[in-house]
Amino acid sequence: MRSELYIDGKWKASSDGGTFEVINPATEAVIHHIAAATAEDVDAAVKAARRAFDVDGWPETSGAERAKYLRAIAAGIRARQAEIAGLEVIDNGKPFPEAAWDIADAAGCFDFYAGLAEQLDTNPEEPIPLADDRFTSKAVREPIGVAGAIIPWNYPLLMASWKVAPALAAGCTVVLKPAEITSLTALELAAIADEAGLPPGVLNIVTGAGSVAGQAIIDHSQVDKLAFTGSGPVGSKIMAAAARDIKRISLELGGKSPFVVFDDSDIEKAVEWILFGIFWNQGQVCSATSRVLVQQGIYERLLARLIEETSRIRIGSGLEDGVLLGPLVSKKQYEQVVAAIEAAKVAGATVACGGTRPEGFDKGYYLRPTVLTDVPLDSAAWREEIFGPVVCLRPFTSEEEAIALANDSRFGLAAAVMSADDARAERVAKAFRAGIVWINCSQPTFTEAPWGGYKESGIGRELGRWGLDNYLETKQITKYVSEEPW
Ligand code: TXE
Repeated sequence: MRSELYIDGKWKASSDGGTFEVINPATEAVIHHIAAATAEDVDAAVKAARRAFDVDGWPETSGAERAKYLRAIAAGIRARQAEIAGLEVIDNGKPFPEAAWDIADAAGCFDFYAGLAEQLDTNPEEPIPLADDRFTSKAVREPIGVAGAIIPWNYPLLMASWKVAPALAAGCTVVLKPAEITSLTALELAAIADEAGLPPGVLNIVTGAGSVAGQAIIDHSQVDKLAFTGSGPVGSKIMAAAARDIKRISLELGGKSPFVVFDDSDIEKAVEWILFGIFWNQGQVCSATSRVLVQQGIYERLLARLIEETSRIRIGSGLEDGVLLGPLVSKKQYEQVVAAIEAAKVAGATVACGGTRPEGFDKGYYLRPTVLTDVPLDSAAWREEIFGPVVCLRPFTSEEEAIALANDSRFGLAAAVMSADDARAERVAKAFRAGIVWINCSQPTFTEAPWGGYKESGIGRELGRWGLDNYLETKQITKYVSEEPW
């Protein structure tokens, strides 16, 4: 396990020698210590990224050259998939097969953006037809500059990849800060990039507290672009900091996503997707479908099956075979989720199953998967992100009512609908005010498709070609070609 900052191609202790603890959420044991970057360290990382961009020529490399590095990073991740997945499990708590899936996806993300980097070479400029034929004009895409990327703890390596891969593909240089509670795999990414021969300064990884290292990145005048995934309040801080010198921003801030199940749906399939939509990754998923709206005709039967299946979910350490639900990521997150369940009860909700610590677990941030019913529409449990294995279920009668309930939220990240009637499903999908909509499923995520939210769920889109656009400027070049005097 690595413990130092990766700045300008070198491993360094923090400038004041400070470190923070790494805690295994399954055992609560301190398993490691990692350097806590100071503002001075962040400044060194930004200056290295600046030099790599302004002087060393990273933006002038061809897309094909950058693609070689990205593919080498993908191969490096794949070669160590099991080992890195193991680190993710002891750092984040998720079951090993989920971690292995994340690591494969992270490698896939680097490969995907390698392909888009190459495409930048084949379409370097777009001619712009002008009504005035005394001029010709074209649009060219150029990298924004130094990108500051700040990521959360729910998908540590994958979130790093969603930001680093498109940024490097575009020709930007990067300063990445992982979440302080899950930094292990980001440091492995630095090691892999280093082995791939990525030039010094192109990728810098600073571990440390949000209030210190994160704040220093967002306040730094030489950072051109901020890319963030995390909580709404920190998203607001980032937007405010970016306003000072008009930094480009992309924000992904989570949500309270609805899943509308019509009564012509197959109940077994619906239950399967509801479980996947809320209990995967212990419910610590920004797009988790945490508000499930079920049409009256099948509500009772579906609820009964959901309770049965939820109660069967095997809980345990992510390293144990067959475990489907690991511990929550941290004591803070565990306490926050328990408090949300208690507040829901006070507000009048019924705990249909779960809601407590599982028996036989003395240590670890374990919580039984929880189904809440009778959740008042004005309660925090219905309106605010819980970010844990807690789903709220509610009946509805008409399509109009379902759409109104689904859209009655300040968030708009994702939404799902299930129905045997395809026309109805398409209609509802269109009516959802959300950036990601699933029909007859919940959560499948593809590197090729745009990812991001409406309303308070964020600004901008990651993944796909939209993800690359996040790191590119558009320049107009117009030429006077007429022999006539102006
Ligand atoms: O998030 P933070 P937390 C939601 C979820 C969760 C809640 C709190 O509801 O319960 O947020 O989680 C860095 N300047 N999501 O407290 O603080 C921080 O170090 C710059 C949804 O962990 O937003 C970390 O790297 N950076 C979400 C990152 O921000 C700062 C995923 C995210 O941490 C900073 C995670 C500052 N002043 C939580 N303060 C999603 N959208 O998926 C903190 N950070």
